[in-house]
Amino acid sequence: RRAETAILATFGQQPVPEVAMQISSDFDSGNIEVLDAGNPQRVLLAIRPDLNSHHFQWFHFKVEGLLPGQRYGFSLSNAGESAYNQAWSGYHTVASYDQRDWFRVPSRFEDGALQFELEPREAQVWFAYFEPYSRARHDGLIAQALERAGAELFACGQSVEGRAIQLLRVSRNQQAPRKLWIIAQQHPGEHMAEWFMEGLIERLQRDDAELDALLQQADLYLVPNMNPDGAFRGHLRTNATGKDLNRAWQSADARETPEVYFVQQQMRRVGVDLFLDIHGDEEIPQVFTVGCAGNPGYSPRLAALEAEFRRRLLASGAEYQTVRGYPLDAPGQANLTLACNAVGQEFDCLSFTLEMPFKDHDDRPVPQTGWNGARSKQLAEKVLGVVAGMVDQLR
Ligand code: GEM
Ligand code: ZN
Repeated sequence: RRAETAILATFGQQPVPEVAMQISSDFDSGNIEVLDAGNPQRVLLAIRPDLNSHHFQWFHFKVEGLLPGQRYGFSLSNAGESAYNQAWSGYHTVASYDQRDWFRVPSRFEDGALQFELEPREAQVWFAYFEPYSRARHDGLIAQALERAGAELFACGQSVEGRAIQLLRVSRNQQAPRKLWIIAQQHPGEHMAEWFMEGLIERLQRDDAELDALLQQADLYLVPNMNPDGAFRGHLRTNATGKDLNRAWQSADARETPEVYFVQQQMRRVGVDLFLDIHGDEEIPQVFTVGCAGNPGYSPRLAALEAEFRRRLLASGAEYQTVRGYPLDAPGQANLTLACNAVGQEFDCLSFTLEMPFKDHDDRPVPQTGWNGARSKQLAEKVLGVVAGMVDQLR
């Protein structure tokens, strides 16, 4: 080994590290394949596709045995073939030494690969597509909601692989006329969605007049994680049968998409007066909402409610904007397999998909972290305030 180091040094290359570098992804939401780790300056990796599907973009792995101060390079060699391969430009990888404090590592999309370098401060580091929301944290969030936010476990569904899908209810007035539904992380790689739910639940713990008024008028129905199998498996977009849950709202069945089937049944039992479906968008570096303009049942009433929600969220000072987003569906042309459209149509209610960025919110960039868990949580607080202000207009 020493001789080898000396020879490499002669040729002007970096010495071979004495400690072997190890890369692992065999843990909750882990996803990476090691193609060639022979050159620590350029470790060749690949993202694994979702099970029973071709989608991929989410990655999450741990690197151990690093020499602090030495320069390491990583190349996600199949990034160019990922589901949203246009999304890598302007994207920077998320990293952490302790799985608590996550920061961005300058990255570039070159030769079809996502490439980044790091001189680590510690011997181990985690890299991910976005600040991960772990299943352990999910379990803690459910406990916190039950013990401190006045929530109850209203019903519990099961994923394809038997993981719990908790439906929480917050109800302080048995006569509350409105039923408000917020669901998150149908797309398992969109971890910002459950960070958003954590923000909502923490806001519910801090009692105040605004919240009290809301809960006199409405019960909240919350699903913090719609797709626990996909999240655990490190998927981008699908459940364990390879189905995109946000394309299953016209065809949900107990075998292939039990996650959607469960929530739809509960919605039909309870009713829905407002629906928010929380997501992340790979490409657009902004927070935005997508309404139901293309639904056959879209009406002036719903258009006015959408406009009012957007106006209030803008005025709240939230990190949010209405300039960039998806193009509007033509009248009557909505894709009713999406949750937002399906629920808005069936229940004739205000219904939005809320999208947060994987990159940054470019109206107020924070290069050190990009968009992250904390910003997702702050957004949720503002959204809850907007909902409180509109609750008596919903019907
Ligand atoms: C979107 S679709 C994904 C859009 N991403 C890019 N980069 N165009 C989502 O996943 O949140 C909503 C949907 O399901 O249609
Ligand atoms: Zn999504």
